[in-house]
Amino acid sequence: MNDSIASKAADNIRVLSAAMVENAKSGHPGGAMGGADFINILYSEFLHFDPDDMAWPNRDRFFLDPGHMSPMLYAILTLTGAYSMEDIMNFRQWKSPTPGHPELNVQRGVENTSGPLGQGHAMAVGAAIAERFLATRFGEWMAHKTYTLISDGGIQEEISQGAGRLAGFLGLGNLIMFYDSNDIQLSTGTNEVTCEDTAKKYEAWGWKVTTIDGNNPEEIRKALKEANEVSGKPSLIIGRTIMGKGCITEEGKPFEKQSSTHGMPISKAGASYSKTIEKLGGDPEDPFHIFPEVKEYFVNILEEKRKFAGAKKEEQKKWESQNPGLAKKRNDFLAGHLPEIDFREIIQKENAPTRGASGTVLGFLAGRVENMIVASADLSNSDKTDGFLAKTKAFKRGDFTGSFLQAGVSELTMAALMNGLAAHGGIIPVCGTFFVFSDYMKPAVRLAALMELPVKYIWSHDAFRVGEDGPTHQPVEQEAQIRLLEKMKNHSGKRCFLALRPADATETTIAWKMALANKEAPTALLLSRQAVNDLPVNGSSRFEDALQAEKGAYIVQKDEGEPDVVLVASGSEVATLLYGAKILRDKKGLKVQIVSAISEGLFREQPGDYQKKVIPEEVPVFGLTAGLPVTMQGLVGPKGITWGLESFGFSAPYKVLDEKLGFTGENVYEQVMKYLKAIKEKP
Ligand SMILES: Cc1ncc(C[n+]2csc(CCOP(=O)(O)OP(=O)(O)O)c2C)c(N)n1
Ligand SMILES: [Mg+2]
Repeated sequence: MNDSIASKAADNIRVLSAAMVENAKSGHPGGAMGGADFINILYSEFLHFDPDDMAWPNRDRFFLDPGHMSPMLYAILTLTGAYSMEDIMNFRQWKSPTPGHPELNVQRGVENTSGPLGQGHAMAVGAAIAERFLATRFGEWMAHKTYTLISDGGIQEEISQGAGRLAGFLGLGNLIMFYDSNDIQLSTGTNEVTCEDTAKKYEAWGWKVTTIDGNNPEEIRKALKEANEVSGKPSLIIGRTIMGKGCITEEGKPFEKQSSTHGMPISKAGASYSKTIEKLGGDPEDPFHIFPEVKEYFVNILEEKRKFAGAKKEEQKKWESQNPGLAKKRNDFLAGHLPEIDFREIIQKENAPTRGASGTVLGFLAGRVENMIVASADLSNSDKTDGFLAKTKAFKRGDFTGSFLQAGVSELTMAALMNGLAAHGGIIPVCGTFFVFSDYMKPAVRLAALMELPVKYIWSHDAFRVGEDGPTHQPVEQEAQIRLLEKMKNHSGKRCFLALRPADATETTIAWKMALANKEAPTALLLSRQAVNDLPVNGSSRFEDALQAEKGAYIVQKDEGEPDVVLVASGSEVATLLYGAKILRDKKGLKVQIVSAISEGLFREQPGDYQKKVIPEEVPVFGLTAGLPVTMQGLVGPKGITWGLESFGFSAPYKVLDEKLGFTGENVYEQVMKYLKAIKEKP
């Protein structure tokens, strides 16, 4: 192999990276210039993809962890033709395809949104699991590798503990990680914050580790070749790289290994931009070019990629003709098609906790929705994902015949893995834990919403009615936090999140129907620990009534004529409102309308007429929520009032807490009477 051309291509990447940042007057050149040699060898000699069909499902994946190294990614993707010079000249500009940190865009070769350090490589672990899951079902002909690049920041992030542990535990031989180890991070040298032996750490987790000169093409090639031959273990290549490789000063002295090149144009950092570009073989006046010999080199490389992909596609055709049933199933998985599911067939136990009802649905879906992978962060018997587990088995080292991931106690890792499963394609990822620990998952939930990935979260133990476990385990502000995402739009202009808090077992069935139908955004199910009474039947069946939850909110019970008061809640508080309404009727003869609002975000998208019918503007509205009152404020409106919880919870049996905190029918009665009286007395 001619390494002068490999080094030339890497220099070209360095020139383009430095120029992109210089041109944008902002960005991160140093890391990109150091990682250029690896990314060039990876893309030119190892990564299988089809330049004419970037979304080819059997392509190798590359997940970038340090999104700030985006210039490196955009530069290599320019050499491979996915970006034009104009694209990279618009680096970091309004609506350009080259945002500061990469944003998921498979057609352009960007497999993941990155920037929050640590999440990118955890997504790669998810993608590697997805690949094993699919290859187990459809055959090794569709096997591919998942590569990822991590930097000092990602190695230090806590999530790397979970990702490293699980990849090692599961023996993901299809996963190859390059660690761009340049001894420098944003504010300091790495030696000012860590003395760990990273190689030993990963070895202890069951990885195969090699340490190389990360700027030496031959060593990179050899390490990648060996990693490709490893089976049963993920590989870590620790590449000792040089931050800002190639940078020189006005006087021509080396200006490498400088943390100042981490996050500003090299000219600002202390290097000479023009001297550096010149030395690297570029034209400082006109740097946005592919060197002629590099262009030629990549013409051949891309031809090879096309040939490889073409041969693989032929193999696929043969397999498809020999296995038409499996081929259809595989296509359905990849297209996100769901099988026909009649949710009416699901028999719920009477007055079940909604987490239990969710477990029943999961048991029904297991074996029917064959590409669902369900995970739990060591709470499967509490969050009731065990309803699914009972019908399948957990992944083990080298055995992906089951559909369940025991993630261990690592909520953020689990959530990021789910993003990787979804980003890979072909999988419906679902994961569960206690709602209070959604706080640990939030960074990955946010990225799922940004990337428009249809991950499903099962968050049980949704309120203070967790009881004796006390305030550490009782979510209060979590619903308000998560519903904030319901108010936000993604870049497709749609609501970026769906949060569903079903009021009884049948509504939980409908919530699952909605979650599966929501293919363009993540969905959360907020589920009760305690039993909740089934809501009354108004129409032909509770199922038919509960279907109205698909509008976000609906009338559960309504007295004849104009209501005196409308009562609104979600989840288990709806049943409490029913008690309160009975007292209001019995004692005062009031006409009451009770509304179950499973999702405010969805409700606000309904036609105005419908919204006004469910929550009329001129009628007093009383809201009840076990969360912060703000959760209900949008629904009850400016004139309405809400009874919520304005403090942390307390350790006590939940029925005692209901009494003490005012979540009883009696207190609903009292608060509503007080409210109506205050309205009447208003001048
Ligand atoms: C979760 C998270 N925390 C903090 C940051 C801000 N940040 C960006 S890069 C970086 C550290 C950079 O060090 P390294 O990963 O070694 O990259 P290099 O400087 O070598 O390019 C930090 C703290 C971030 N992007 N994500
Ligand atoms: Mg670094």
